[in-house]
Order: sequence, then C-alpha cells, then structure tokens
Amino acid sequence: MSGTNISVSLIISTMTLTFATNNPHKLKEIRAVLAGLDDVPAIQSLADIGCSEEIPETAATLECNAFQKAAFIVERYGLDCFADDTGLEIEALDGRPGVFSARYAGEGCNFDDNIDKVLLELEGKSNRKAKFRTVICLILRGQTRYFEGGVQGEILPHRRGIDGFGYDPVFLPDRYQTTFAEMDLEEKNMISHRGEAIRKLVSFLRENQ
Ligand code: ITT
Repeated sequence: MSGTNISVSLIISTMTLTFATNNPHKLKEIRAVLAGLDDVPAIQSLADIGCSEEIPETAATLECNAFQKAAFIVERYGLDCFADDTGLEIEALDGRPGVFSARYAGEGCNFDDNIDKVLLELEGKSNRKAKFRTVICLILRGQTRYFEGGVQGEILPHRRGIDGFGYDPVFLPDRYQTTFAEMDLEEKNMISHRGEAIRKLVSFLRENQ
C-alpha cells in the first residue's frame, strides 16, 4: 500500500501584543473575539505590563488619538502595541460627540452624564441617526497600520438594557430590535464597530506574524 504523507501545519502564535486601553469593557470585548484563536498573539493589558499612567489623548481625530495611545506604549515600554479610539457620531449634532465621546459632558463625567447630555441635545429632533466608529492603530515591529469598523443606528429617547458600556443603552443598531446594552458580548461583537475593526486586525496579524 502506498503511503500518503499528510502534513498538518499547526500555527500557534508566540507573539504578544499589548492593548493600550484603560477601559476594561474594551479589553473584555476584544478578548472575547480572540478567545480560542491559537494563531493570533496573546493580548496583554496595561495592568499586565505594570503601566498605570494616564495615556494622553489630545488629538482631533480618532486615527491620531489611536496612534497617540499606541505610540506612548511603544516609546515607553518598547512593546508591540495597539490602541482603539472610538466615537459616536450623531448626524443631527454635526458628528458630535465624535472624538469627544469619553468626556462629552465635561471632565470627570461618567457614562450616564454623557447619555443625558446627548438625549437633551436631541430633544425635539426627528433625525436620530448615529454611527459608532472605531479606529484601531497597530504598531508592530515599528510599522503602523490602521483598521476601521463602523455601525449605523439610531439614538433612542430612553435607555434600554444594562449590558455593555458607554452609550450602549441608547444605541439601536439598524435592522435590530435590541440596543447594544440588551445584547450579550458575542452578539454585540458580531455587528459592532469594534468587532469589525478587530476582525480586520486579526486577518492582518494572521498574515504578518
Ligand atoms: P481608552 O482611551 O483608555 O481606550 P476610553 O473609554 O477613553 O478608553 P475612547 O476614547 O475610545 O476610550 O472612547 C470614547 C467613549 O466612547 C467611551 O468612553 C465610551 O463612552 C464611548 N464608547 C466607546 N466604545 C463604545 C461602545 O462600544 N459602546 C458604547 N460606547 C462606547
């Protein structure tokens, strides 16, 4: 009997990537997408590398902010790194809060304050269209790459749901009956801005280990 040699190549990544975020919800979402994938790098958090500094985020665009966060870690720690900058762009508010989504209601504000401000500004407006946009900046072996994701939806007049974070309780994605805060992590990741950006990052990493 002639033997057939079947060679199975199993690719297991030995690389590690740092995710430059102080937002534990983002870390959880990204880890959920990468869970069980052996061929992509393991993700380290800022806590894992002993970084407790406030990373500056002072640029005027999502792209530049994402770069600023990733570059901070590369410069200080010499580690391959990526960062995510996300904004909620509301049509009737000329794209606000956009790049100012985190501190829209002012320094020291929380998620609820930001939602309250948005709901107040949208009172009486019939156009409630909005888009979440995420830009991930990866700095790998000194090379910078960007991966973008977006999802269209509308801002509801009242909060619905308790999962997720940020503006999730008032964001209803197009063609869905549930807000992001009424979805579990997997459902949100399947259709969200961040889910799309991470999947693009994963494809790139698979081809560029
Ligand atoms: P890092 O910069 O440390 O990653 P951050 O919370 O400051 O954390 P961003 O500047 O990217 O991150 O996010 C701006 C804000 O947008 C964030 O604080 C939330 O209020 C909101 N946001 C981001 N992603 C969101 C999501 O998936 N769902 C709902 N709101 C989100």
